[in-house]
Amino acid sequence: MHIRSAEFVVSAVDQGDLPADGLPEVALAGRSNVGKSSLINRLAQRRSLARTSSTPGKTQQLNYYRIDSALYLVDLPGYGFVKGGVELRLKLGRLVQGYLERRAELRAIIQLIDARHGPTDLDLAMIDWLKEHPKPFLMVFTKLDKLSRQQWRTRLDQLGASGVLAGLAYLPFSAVTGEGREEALEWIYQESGVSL
Ligand SMILES: Nc1nc2c(ncn2[C@@H]2O[C@H](COP(=O)(O)OP(=O)(O)OP(=O)(O)O)[C@@H](O)[C@H]2O)c(=O)[nH]1
Ligand SMILES: [Mg+2]
Repeated sequence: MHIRSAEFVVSAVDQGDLPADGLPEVALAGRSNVGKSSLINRLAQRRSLARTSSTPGKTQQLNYYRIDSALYLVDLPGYGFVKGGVELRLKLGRLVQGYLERRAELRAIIQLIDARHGPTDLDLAMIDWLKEHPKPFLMVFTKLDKLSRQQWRTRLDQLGASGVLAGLAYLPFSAVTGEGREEALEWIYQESGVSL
């Protein structure tokens, strides 16, 4: 699937910064360093559309990327490293929590999990939160290139046995090889209600 245009639009630090044009939005959630920004770059086939870093906690705002003038991908701050007080459930931050709960344009959420270790306790808390909320979500297992096929099969068996994946949509993905890109894009377009 070819993306004709992908552009950075705004780095939102509060509600007032969010776009008002009504385009559908799909948000990317996951702990710091899991590969949210890298996934955006791979989907758009752009090397440095979204800033990536080996230093966790790089993305601290809601970063909006407009895809094909049809929808926004919203890169959320990675949890686990967000500065914030104890009142912030899931350590997401007030802006992110309010966004996830109330943003009308938000159609779906992609929850990223490291294929090697995840889900962590915070990932599990986030998955529980997503299950309780009405918007559709997809779990994307990132950095698949760091596992052999056999290691991934073993991981899937473990996840299946633990019941974490029961009834949930998931997709293996690698920003390095591009595995899972087509499927992720199809899911995003479908949930956004944008025709291909
Ligand atoms: N091998 C491999 N490395 C990856 C993959 N995705 C991301 N990385 C690396 O993981 C590190 C973190 O990636 P980012 O995309 O910046 O992670 P992030 O989730 O946006 O992190 P924050 O913005 O801090 O929340 C970088 O060094 C990436 O190059 C992948 O699929 N495979
Ligand atoms: Mg990032």
